[in-house]
Amino acid sequence: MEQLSKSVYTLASRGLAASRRATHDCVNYDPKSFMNDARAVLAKFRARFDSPAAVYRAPGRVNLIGEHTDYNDGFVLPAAIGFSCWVAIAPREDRKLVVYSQNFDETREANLDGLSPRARKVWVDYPSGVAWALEQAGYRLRGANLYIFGNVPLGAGLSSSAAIEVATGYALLTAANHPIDRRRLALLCQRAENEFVGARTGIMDQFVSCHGRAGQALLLDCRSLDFRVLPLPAEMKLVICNTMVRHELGASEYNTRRSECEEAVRRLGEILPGIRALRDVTLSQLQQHRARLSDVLFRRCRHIITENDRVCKTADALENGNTASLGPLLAESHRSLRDDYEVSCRELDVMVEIASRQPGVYGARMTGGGFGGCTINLVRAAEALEFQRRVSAEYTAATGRQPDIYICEASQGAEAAVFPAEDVPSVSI
Ligand code: GAF
Repeated sequence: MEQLSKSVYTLASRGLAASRRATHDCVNYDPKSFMNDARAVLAKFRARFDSPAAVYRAPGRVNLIGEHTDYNDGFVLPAAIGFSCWVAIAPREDRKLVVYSQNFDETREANLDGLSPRARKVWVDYPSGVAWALEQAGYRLRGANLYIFGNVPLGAGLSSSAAIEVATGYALLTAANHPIDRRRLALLCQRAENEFVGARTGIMDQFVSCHGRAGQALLLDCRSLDFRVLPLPAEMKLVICNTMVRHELGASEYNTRRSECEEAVRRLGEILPGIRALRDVTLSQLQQHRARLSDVLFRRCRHIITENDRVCKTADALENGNTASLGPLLAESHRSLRDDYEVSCRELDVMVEIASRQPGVYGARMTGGGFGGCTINLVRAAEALEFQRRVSAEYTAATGRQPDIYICEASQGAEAAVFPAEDVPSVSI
């Protein structure tokens, strides 16, 4: 969840546009091009801070299905994507963090001894929040110079925030010689977002940014944090359509949805004392105790309960190669998010409607928190370029907006850039 101000967002978007024209790019997991990006970030770090550095990368994500279920202890099915955040880091002798963002062309400083969970609504809340959460958890960090660059589109529901959090956390931990425990890192990045930035998000984004696998999606149980990797069919592309609508209401409405779910659990818990989250309620229990809930709360619960079921069915379909059932499952998910959870918007609905009738589409739905942002489209590889062309033209005709459409594959999660010794001889920290 980004809570950055509009002017800040515009500035960052300009950085992105200059660095990568996104509309017709394929953003795949390509270790070679990632190394080129890592080298570029390293060179810029050296030009700015005049010292060697180590470089880390963490990806954004797209969610195939399982929306708003993570903070209800439910199931999600996301994949990491090629859009990523890079952090170059070199330790300092003091306890200062000196952080330069290429996207915002700005340097901010923070003191590791003076961090307090008070969001300033600026980009540096993310790295500062992660440093704060790590220190709170007992990881003693070192002061450091950091150079940050991200190409995850901001405000598009592709988790640029998790990418910057995880990349920074990975970099700070390694610079202070702490081993990486990915599960713990994900949880602490979530804590940074919840308590420092102030967005009450679930665990999905940080978890998949840490654990993503190239060519695979993750079926994650958000209660136990057990997960299973699901190979995606080689002939299927993840095509992400950006409506280019950024709803400023997103962050506060997100927190409202979460409170509504908590209120429903409180009310249902009076008659179903064993429940801890909506994950524990069945559809027949919900229907039986409908009178305890307002119409709005009933519909919120119905979305969560039916969405959990759809996630499991989608995972089964992928595992059994049953691609024919993906379309109805994704369509039902979108309908439920639009009508019951009320987190869609006109442009998302238009985008899904246009996409669903294109040749080669297995399924289409909104993805991420909603109120704007992107749709996820599972598209046969051979038809992906034609899909991109047609959807772009039809969406522009229907809305007057020019969408960005990214043809993606599932990517690897957070990683260190390992430079061959002969390649960058003096790089070490
Ligand atoms: C945002 C949140 F960060 C996630 O935790 C998740 O709730 C998602 O919205 C909706 O599924 O990305």
